[in-house]
Amino acid sequence: MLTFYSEDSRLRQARTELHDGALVTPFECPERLDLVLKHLHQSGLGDIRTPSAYGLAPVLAVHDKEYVTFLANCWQEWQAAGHEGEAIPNIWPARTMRGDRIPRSVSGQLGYYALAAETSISAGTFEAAMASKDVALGAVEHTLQTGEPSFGLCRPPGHHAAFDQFGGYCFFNNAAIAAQRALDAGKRRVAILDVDFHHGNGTQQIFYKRDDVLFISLHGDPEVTFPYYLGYADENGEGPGKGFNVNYPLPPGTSVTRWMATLELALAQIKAAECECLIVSLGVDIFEGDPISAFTFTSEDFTALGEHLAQVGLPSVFLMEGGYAVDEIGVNVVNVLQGFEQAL
Ligand code: OKP
Ligand code: ZN
Repeated sequence: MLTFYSEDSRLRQARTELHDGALVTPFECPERLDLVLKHLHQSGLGDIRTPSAYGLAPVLAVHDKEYVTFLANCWQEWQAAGHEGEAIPNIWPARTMRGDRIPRSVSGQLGYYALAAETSISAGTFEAAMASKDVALGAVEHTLQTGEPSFGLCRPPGHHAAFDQFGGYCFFNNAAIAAQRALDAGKRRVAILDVDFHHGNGTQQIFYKRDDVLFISLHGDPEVTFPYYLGYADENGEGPGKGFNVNYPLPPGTSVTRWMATLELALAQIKAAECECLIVSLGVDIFEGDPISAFTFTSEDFTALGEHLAQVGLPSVFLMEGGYAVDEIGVNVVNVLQGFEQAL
């Protein structure tokens, strides 16, 4: 299986994440790439390629133009305003205020375009986000052209990024961009299966009213887990999209047995929906040792996950989402991909 990866993903080197009231070194750090690359090299899985630059058109196919312009200019405007730290929102158009104004000040725009406060913007953030979506596009193009599976080692991740909002370490929704590309290349329906510990609120929102993308997510129950305000079981899609959004919220500590039984339901739904391509939002933060998550996967369980995904029998693209800096993230990613390949 080919991997797509870009050195430019390292350009995001944020220093601060607002975590439990403290500014800490971000969990979503460039070292994550090294941990995965090390195991990819050792695994003999296949070559690692640098993707082409696909420009902004595929981004604008799923994101708001003004939002993209905001991301492109935010750091420069923040610096021009003379601020000391990284760009972090601290005011929102909350429920009791107006949501129809986009203020001129970068501080006001930050709140408008952010859905959470943990994710700072700093030098290289936009460039790394561009590289990350190129990684996703390189992977999906390869799979579209050959039918072979591919892995996009995306960084930053994407599944929390909505039509015009960033947060949860995400800026561009890599999975949505790849899915839209597959549709534009002629696939009639694409499944996005999100196995990251956190609900893929951005992916859900982008495709919520559409029937050409089936979005299914298994995740920590938003009653007690980030992103809290989306990801409940009663969110099934709207209008033509009714039935094409499926959420499986699961309690913290959920056993792998229960998780896998839930996966079987999801895979049956993907098969029944006549999807022509599968995109896996591959968060390996379901690992028992993940520092910010609460599921219980062992490294061996990731092999079984890959094997199950192969049963679907679709051209498949794996895109990296979460999974934080513990040594095992490399082996966990490789186990999914090898489990998948060996079961084909
Ligand atoms: C991004 B991805 C935990 C707070 C969570 C943000 C998590 C973003 C996860 N105490 N903060 O889905 O892995
Ligand atoms: Zn996650």
